[in-house]
This record gives sequence, C-alpha cells and structure tokens, in this order.
Amino acid sequence: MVVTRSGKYAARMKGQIFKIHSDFYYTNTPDGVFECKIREILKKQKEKIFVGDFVELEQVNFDSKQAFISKVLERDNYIPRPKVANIDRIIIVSALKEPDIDFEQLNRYLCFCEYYKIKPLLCFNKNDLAGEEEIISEIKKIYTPLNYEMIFTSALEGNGLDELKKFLCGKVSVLCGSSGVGKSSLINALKPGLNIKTKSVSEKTERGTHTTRHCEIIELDAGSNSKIVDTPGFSQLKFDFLMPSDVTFLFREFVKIKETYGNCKFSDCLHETETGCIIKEYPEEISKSRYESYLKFVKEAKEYKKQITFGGKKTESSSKLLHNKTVTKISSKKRVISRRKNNQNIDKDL
Ligand SMILES: Nc1nc2c(ncn2[C@@H]2O[C@H](COP(=O)(O)OP(=O)(O)OP(=O)(O)O)[C@@H](O)[C@H]2O)c(=O)[nH]1
Ligand SMILES: [Mg+2]
Ligand SMILES: [Zn+2]
Repeated sequence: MVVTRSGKYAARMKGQIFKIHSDFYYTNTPDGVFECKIREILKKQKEKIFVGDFVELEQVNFDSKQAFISKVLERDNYIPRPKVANIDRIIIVSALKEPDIDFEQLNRYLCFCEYYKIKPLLCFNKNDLAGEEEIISEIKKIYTPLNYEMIFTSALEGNGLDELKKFLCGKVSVLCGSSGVGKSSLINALKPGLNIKTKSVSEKTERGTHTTRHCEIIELDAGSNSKIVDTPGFSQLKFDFLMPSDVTFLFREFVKIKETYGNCKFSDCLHETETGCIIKEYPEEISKSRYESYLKFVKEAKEYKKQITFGGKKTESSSKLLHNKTVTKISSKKRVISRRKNNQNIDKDL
C-alpha cells in the first residue's frame, strides 16, 4: 500500500501493457487485466509508453479493475514504428502471391531488424497458391546465403504452422509485413476461435489500407508461453534517421565483403559509382534486388542528411553500435524540454 501524491491510499503492482486504445492502456497483472490511464506526471515528462512495456500500477479504487500507470520500467529493447517494447523476434511476413512479393519492403524490414538488433524470421505465406515454386527458388537464392531463418506457410491450409509455433515458443514475436499478406490470418490459424478481422486483398478499397489498426499482444497458449503481436505493418518505414554511410552496416553481404576483401579506396565510399569501390568489385556476392534496395535506402538517408544540414532543424544526435562500429544516429526530434521549463509547466497546471 502506498500514499499517492494526492494523499489517497493505493495498491501498487506490476504488469505488462498488451494493448493501447485511445487513452486507455490495457495491462496484464497477476490479478488479471486492468484498464489504466497514465498519471499526469508521466504525460508531463513526455514519457512514451509502448505496447509490451512493463509498468508499475497504482490501484486507487479497490472495487474496480481500473488503475493508474505511475512508472515505466526499463526496456530490453523497442521499435518506434509501430511502438512495441521488449521483443524477442520480428517475423517478417510476405505473401508469395496476392499481393506479389515486394523485395524492397522485405529488405526494409530486414535492415530495420539489423538496426534495432532484433532477430528476424522470414515467413513466406500463401504457399498454397499455384505457381509459387519459381518465386520460392528465387527467395532461397537471395536469402539463404545471408543466413536469415525462413519458413513457408499457408494460413489457409495450415502448412508450416507447426514449424512457426516452434519459433514462437516462449517468446514475444512481432508480426510485420505489408497489408494483405496474411498476418492476422496466421494468428487466427494458430489460435482458432480468436477470429481477428481479416480482409481479402481485392476488398481493400485503397492500397495500403490496413485491416488491423492497432498493435496488440496476443497470448497464443499458456502452456508454450508464446506471445505474438499483431500490427498494422510498419507504416512509412523510411531510412530517414541515419547517415548514408551507416546503411552499409545493415546489409550483411556488404559487411562480409568488407571483412573478406578489405575497404574501399575512399573511406566515405557509398558504393554507388565511386572508383576503387570494393563492393562494386564483387557483384556476384550481392543480388540485384538487394543492391537496388541498398541504393534506395542510401538515397533516403541522403535526403535526411540534406534536411539536417541545410534545413536548420534542431537535432539531437546519439551513437549506436552496429556491427561493432559506432554509427551516428540523428533524430528529427526537437530538443527535449528543459527540466526547469517542465517543472514550471507542472506548477502552472497544479
Ligand atoms: N490463399 C491464401 N490466402 C490467404 C492466406 N493467408 C491469408 N490469406 C487471405 O489474404 C487476405 C488478407 O489476409 P489478412 O490476414 O487480413 O492480412 P493482414 O496481413 O493481416 O493485413 P492487414 O491487417 O491489412 O495488415 C484474406 O482474404 C485472407 O483470407 C493463405 O495462406 N493462403
Ligand atoms: Mg491484419
Ligand atoms: Zn565502396
């Protein structure tokens, strides 16, 4: 029992947020699910709260299942888009057909996993559709040498679901992938009776409209302790948060070429058209679609660098360790509010 800032008695407990809806944070605790609001002080501190966060709760009314979140506990890791914390794995779902596989999008997700150091699993769904053999061999040719784990599934016919379950066991896995690839269908197939809303690709009125709109942690079955997060895809995922030269470290084959054969002639080489580029000397070690994705991501990072350099944006920079190299991360966030200003705001509010 604790006394809150307003002098009331409250029971304090810990829990994990599994869904955020409007201003409500749904939290799992040993005493069941609580519908929570966040304490004003956390709002004032601009504390970002993610699905998957472990939090401290204060229950003021002991007859209700409502509480206030008073503290966010330290995260193991997190991804900012969509906002999910404490993740073991990102499952990148693509459809072999309907919609056609989008290698650029797939590489985007993979690079995102590399950046946030979260283990990916490539899941190629809809393998019940006819004529998928050709595309499967193309996929294997590209991704097997890169040592990414992959599975082929059908939410419709149940192919590969046992294998998928093994990857999920005892872990928190986040499903991501373009709209219509079958993320929600896979969860429905893994947990019959759940009936998450799904929609056929042709029913979607607008390209990119997601049937799933929120992130939610779903417990598959208590026995295996597998949790899965359905997401509306990672919307507008762009490489607009790092420097162009850092994109290299997100591509395993580029890192391998440099480790095996040495460095490019120029230390700031972006492996585009520069002379003495070691990456360009070994084209057989990089697939065409991967290199095209690389060029695209570098272009986005360049745009961002330009904005930072000439746009007069106030930025904060920080460092992050990628493949044992320190890379500079530049965020577009404005400078955080000073502590004095923050206290003044709280005083004003009180
Ligand atoms: N043939 C076939 N169709 C599938 C399979 N999995 C899903 N579908 C169909 O694909 C369509 C889209 O599936 P959803 O599960 O809504 O896709 P989603 O990835 O959750 O889409 P968003 O929520 O919009 O991001 C539905 O009509 C499903 O019936 C599969 O393995 N095989
Ligand atoms: Mg969905
Ligand atoms: Zn180079």
